Amino acid sequence: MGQEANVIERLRASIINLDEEEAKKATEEILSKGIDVKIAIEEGITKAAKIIGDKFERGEYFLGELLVAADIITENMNMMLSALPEGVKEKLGKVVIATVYGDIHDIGKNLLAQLLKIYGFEVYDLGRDVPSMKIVEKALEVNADIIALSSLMTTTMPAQKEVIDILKELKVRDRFKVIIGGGSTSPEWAKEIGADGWGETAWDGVKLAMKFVGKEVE
Ligand code: B12
Repeated sequence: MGQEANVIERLRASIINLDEEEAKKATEEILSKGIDVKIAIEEGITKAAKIIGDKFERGEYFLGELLVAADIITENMNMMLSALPEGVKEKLGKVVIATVYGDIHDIGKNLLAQLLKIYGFEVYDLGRDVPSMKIVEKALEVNADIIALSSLMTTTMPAQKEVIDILKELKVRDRFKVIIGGGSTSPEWAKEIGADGWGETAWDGVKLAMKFVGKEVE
């Protein structure tokens, strides 16, 4: 366990220091040792991303550093994702997923989309910066069970509410379960806007989705 924590810490530190080579080496080691990918992503990558965001906020990092970090985060996330098992054949339900309008952060959303596929959901990934109406239209078109909305900025959280408001206006709110997440959101926000669930991590998102189609996951 000590060794595992060590290499995950190395991954986290190298991402924070924008050391692409070292990060890649740490991820390779994590994968070759068969360390739990979920723990590696949350403790290594997501935590590093938060610290980088804090540095940006404090003026220690600028947009250039944020862009380099995004590349390193994406590369290592993709390496981790390729180590996860293939999607199962059973189709549990349909999920329309998007990063909301005005927001281009899509790394967490991509992670959730990938995990949902692995767990057997049919996933319609609309991408990032997606207008609320487009999300609703797609959900209606494919008769989705779940709508999953990601927002990483305080300025784009209202777009999550907008999607729910449109569903209400069209009198189709109860046809879908709406789950929300992303750095700027909280359980209180989910309650306030009338979402059906909030998840801190992408794995929480999968748990919620499974629950809504009547399956439990450990
Ligand atoms: C990388 C990054 C970028 C990259 C994004 C690249 C990309 N393709 O996504 C780039 C450089 C492009 C970028 C741009 C900007 N960024 Co930026 N960025 C980040 C950073 C450092 C990391 C985000 C990340 O990828 N994390 C890793 C992933 C895995 O984590 P995650 O997305 O949070 O997802 C996890 C959970 O939230 C959850 N989750 C996510 N979505 C969902 C959805 C559901 C349904 C569920 C259940 C769960 C869930 O699952 C994941 C964990 O398992 C954050 C810092 C932070 N604290 O988040 C700032 C941050 C989000 N950015 C910020 C800002 C200000 C910007 C810019 C405005 C900067 C600028 N001046 O231009 C622009 C925004 C442009 C726009 N219109 O969107 C601020 C937002 C501040 C605020 N209060 O809203 C942050 C918080 C940094 C900061 N502290 O100041 N950014």
